[in-house]
Amino acid sequence: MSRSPDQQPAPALRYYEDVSPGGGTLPPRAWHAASSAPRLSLNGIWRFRLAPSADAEDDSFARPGYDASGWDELAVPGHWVLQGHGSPAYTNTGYPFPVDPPRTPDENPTGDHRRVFDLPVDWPAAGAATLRFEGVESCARVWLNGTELGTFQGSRLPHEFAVGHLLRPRGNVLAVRVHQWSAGSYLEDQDQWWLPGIFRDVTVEHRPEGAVRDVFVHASYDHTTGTGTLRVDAEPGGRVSVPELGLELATGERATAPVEPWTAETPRLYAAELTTAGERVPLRLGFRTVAVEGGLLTVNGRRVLLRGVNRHEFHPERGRALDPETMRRDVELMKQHNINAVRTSHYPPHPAFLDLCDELGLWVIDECDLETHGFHAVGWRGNPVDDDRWTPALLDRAARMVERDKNHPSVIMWSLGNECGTGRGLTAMARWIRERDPDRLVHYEGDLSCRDTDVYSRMYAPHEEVERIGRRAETPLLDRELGERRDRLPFILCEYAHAMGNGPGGLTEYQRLFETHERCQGGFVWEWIDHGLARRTPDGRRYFAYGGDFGEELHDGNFVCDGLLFPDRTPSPGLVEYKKVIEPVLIEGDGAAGTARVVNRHDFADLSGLAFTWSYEVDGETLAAGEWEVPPLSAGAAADLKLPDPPVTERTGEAQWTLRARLASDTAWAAAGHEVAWARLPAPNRPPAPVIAAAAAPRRADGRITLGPGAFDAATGALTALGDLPVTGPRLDVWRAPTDNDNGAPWQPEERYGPIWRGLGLHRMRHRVDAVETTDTTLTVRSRVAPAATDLALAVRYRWTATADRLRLAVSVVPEGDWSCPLPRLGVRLGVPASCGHARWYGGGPGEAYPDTRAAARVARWELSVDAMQTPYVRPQENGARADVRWAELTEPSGRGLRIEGQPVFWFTARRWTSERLEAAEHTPDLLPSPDTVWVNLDHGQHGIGSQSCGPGVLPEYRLEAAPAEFSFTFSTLG
Ligand code: IPT
Repeated sequence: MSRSPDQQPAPALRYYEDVSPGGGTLPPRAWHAASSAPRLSLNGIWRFRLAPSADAEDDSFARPGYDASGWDELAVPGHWVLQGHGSPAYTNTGYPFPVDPPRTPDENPTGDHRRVFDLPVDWPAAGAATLRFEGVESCARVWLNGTELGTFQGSRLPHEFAVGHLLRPRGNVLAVRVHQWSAGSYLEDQDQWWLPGIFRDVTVEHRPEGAVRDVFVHASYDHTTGTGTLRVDAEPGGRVSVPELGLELATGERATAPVEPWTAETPRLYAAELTTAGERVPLRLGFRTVAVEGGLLTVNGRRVLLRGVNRHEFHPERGRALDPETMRRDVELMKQHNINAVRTSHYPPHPAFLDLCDELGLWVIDECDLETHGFHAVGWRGNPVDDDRWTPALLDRAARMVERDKNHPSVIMWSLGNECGTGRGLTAMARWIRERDPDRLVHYEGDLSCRDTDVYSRMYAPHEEVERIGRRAETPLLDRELGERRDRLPFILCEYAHAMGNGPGGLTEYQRLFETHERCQGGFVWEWIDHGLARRTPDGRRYFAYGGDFGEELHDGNFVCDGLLFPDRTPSPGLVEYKKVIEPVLIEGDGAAGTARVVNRHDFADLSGLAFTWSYEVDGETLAAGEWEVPPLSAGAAADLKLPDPPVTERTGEAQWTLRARLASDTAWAAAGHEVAWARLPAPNRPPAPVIAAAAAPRRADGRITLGPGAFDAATGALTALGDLPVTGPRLDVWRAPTDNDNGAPWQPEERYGPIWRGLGLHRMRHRVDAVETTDTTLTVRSRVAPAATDLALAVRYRWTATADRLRLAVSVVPEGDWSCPLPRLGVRLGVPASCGHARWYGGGPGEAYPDTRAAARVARWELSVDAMQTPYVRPQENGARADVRWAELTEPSGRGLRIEGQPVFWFTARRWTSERLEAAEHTPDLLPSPDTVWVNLDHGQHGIGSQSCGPGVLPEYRLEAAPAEFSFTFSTLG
């Protein structure tokens, strides 16, 4: 659009609206955790004041004599909005200000930070020094001792100033003005909280004469000869020693030696040291070679399979200001859950995180701090990545990432950024990166043509499309040349399996595709952790907040809570499922024949690090167990093995083998005994001899019918008591509190069943009783269950029979009318006394499972309190079902309670609130336990979960179609 003639000329841009990356900083360089040169951390308590806008001309606070003693205190690193100044805000893709690049809104919270510091007494008197910021969001202007050093943008990237000439032994005054919004904000539209502040370390580093200006380690591995080649380029030059390899060489010189290669499975690092005239810098060398060969992504000559996650930096109290323990915890948790890769979505992480990836072993896609997603809303008009004025800023970002992180063996790909559309600026970045570091691959997802990339990467592609890509039969590109090029690239899903709320479903089926088609080299689940911010209710109960909870006028609700970890880093059922699906050892077999096959699915490691065990169980009780001899198979190898002879037993019941692979000894990320993989193999059952018990007869008296242990209301046929235990129901239930995946994302083209189910009224079904009939041995209740305003219905027959102490319910359901959608669930719901708060069951557990999220559920005996059976999704929704339950018991502390057996197995859910209450809740404290009832759902079927909150819906095989069904339960009392 052009300006109309009567409009004012554009006002001069302020420095924070400058599309250039800023000025006054030093060229970027590699980061190292340590060096012989002294360093002074300026992390700690600073003085702070907040202004509502950026136009404060007054910079007197930067002067040494200024008295800031009346200001508030603020922890640095930190975000001021998480320390009582202003509020965080969440948007997914929309800019929370008008899109008018590079202009910022008048409301531009600006935090003045001030810190007075002395140098340590042993700080060298002479020599240069730098002042280094590892991350400031989004634009900073910096003064030291009253002298302005410069300004910078690029929030999750390092910026450094030369300050040696300004430092004095005592009373240095560092002043930093931070603007929440800048031109850079247009480049930082990642799906996350907007969290301004100095959120990473601030350090003063002494730079002696002859100190290392920069160093670039090149350490490759030739798998055909087993040799590593090392060359260390440094400025100024110096010497490099690698004692373990007996290597001593000059910088710039090449040396080869037989080495053990670095891989994510075998993260072998060699300690080295670079010595220049003024400094000694410890280096950690990992020899490895990344390539695309024959259309495959290879490391050290082998195809790798990425079992990855997208990791945002997040802590529920500190936002993106992560402490070292949290970073280590993330890597440990990833390793413990069989994850081998991480995409640093969508910005370079704190540099220490990459050290941990080197050390514990993870493949890393290091992504640049770049996303311009919000331009999508304006037809990509003005997209900075396709506007040459912004290219210097893009190149600056690329350089700050590559230069900082170039010495990490874990980093195998550079990613240009996320969701920026397409444009010349991206091409310029890719070109610069290739030139600077030809030894790694370039990744970017947003350009289907892959013109700038070495891998074909997509997000949320449904299974059938991934399958087509695997067969190289995807929809061709219009441009033939680019199309042919893309056809030769390996394929990854940089995001898939959206882990929002309950889910994701369909992981197993993706993994099968990655294992079947060599081109499909795995993917990265979206995402690692829920970004829920910790808060408390007025009465002190902790919960996690999401978009809209801070009064944002524009926000995207709980879309920010879509991780495999809850905000407090408790693994969600989704993570437990992912661990099972990607386990690096496959155990399968024939329990009846007593044979099992073990497949080593590692890409590099053999099985010598694992110890295997077997156990033989009947009805969930272990009768015998022992160590299982499995050869130390090399990567990719398989062996067919015999199982031991099953123990001789008179026990009848359901028999099974459980086979496990555990760590044989302690590793850097888990202790010996940690379980890596497992399998259950059914063994031949010995059915118990049938017990013939006399059938009880229904008796009518005083408006009641009694049948065996059951008491019924004669008018409605409803069960009112089981023995002396009052119960409500059971009666048909098809409703579940819609999950985020049921609800789906608004832009989803497929049918979204959450809204469809509500539209049909499945949450307000009416139960009409048509007949209560008795015969000599049965009580039959006929009912029609239907919502208002439609002729769709479920005809239900409840058929009760009993012996003296057991009451059996057979349910038959026949849909009436044209049900064109699946049902959420199909089963019965009953209420039992709130005192029955303890559950035991034999079936899938210990955690929840749904039809397409049940790989990790193992059949055993489990017990948990009803409270502990709840999965605390940040936005409450259907949760907590246990799969394949043979029997379940709910008891009071006294032992009184009831037992339910299923014919066939059932889905077992127990909670202290109804599905209706669960659905109405917005945060966990909204869930108030009923004082008198535990609600129990016994389901014959559940609809799958899918991943439609961003990805594909439920696969056809996991739909719960409305179809005739029959199922039964036997109830008895306990205690
Ligand atoms: C995709 C984004 O890349 C990611 O940052 C996150 O927002 C994710 O979605 C959903 O949580 S983009 C989406 C529009 C496919």
